[in-house]
Amino acid sequence: MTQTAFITGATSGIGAAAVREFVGAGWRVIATGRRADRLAALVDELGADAVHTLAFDVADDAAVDRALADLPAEWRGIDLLINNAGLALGTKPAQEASLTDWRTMIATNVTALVALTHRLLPGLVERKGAIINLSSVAATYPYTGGNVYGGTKAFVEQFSLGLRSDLHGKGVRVTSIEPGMVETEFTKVRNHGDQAASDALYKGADPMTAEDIAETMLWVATLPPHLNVNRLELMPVSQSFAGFQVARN
Ligand code: NDP
Ligand code: 8X3
Repeated sequence: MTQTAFITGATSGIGAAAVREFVGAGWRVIATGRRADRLAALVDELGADAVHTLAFDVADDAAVDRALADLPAEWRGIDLLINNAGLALGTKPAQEASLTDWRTMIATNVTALVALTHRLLPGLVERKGAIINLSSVAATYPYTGGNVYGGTKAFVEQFSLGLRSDLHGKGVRVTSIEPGMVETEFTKVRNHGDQAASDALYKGADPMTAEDIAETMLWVATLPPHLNVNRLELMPVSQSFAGFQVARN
């Protein structure tokens, strides 16, 4: 039977690539994001039988409720939730960072992810479905300027593991995917629309692509039902770890 995935953050980057990947593999996808024009373009590209779109701000509780209430009956059986919508804002150290940016990251990456998961969990349990959450290497490895972004992604990782515990015996799979550098709109958004800053970060770095992560998600989602990938960390070969820093007198 055709499986249905609910993918947040489908208007760009990893989410948009995931929509194409899952539809290409025969899934139906509910694609969501704020930019309705980009969602409409996905329907034009992939067809209304394969893609149903819901335009909402994931951090707006009332908008999420309205969108879910509007789901046609034939799209209500959700087998896979991909909590991908998210963002980093700012690269400054904590003592210089914007509190507004911090609040937006927490509202989007943590509060909204938790709320959507809470809404869809009963159906996922009923269908023995699956959840894939987009964490990050920033969850595990601190770096300067990563402060609240890294904190939100550490939450996503630990929440995913906690869900695994709570869903014990229910047949629901949960995976935290933790990528390093992927070239998307992520860095442009992080730098408040500065395309040059984004280009400079990725230049010559041979970063991962959104398609790399989408293929990984499809692999995770189509493993035999007795297998669960708990956490999966990926980096481009060009990225690795730096050591501790020491301030000297
Ligand atoms: P993009 O900026 O390309 O895509 C982000 C997506 O999130 C967009 O579709 C955007 O849609 C959506 N989004 C952001 N805020 C909201 C909101 N308030 N309501 C609804 N949708 C929202 O970045 P990526 O594809 O790279 O990011 C996807 C996920 O992957 C994020 O969670 C990110 O933290 C994570 N990640 C990214 C890495 C990278 O290096 N790129 C590495 C590790 C993790 P719209 O603006 O239309 O609402
Ligand atoms: C995005 C990866 O290294 O920019 O989550 O934090 S990184």
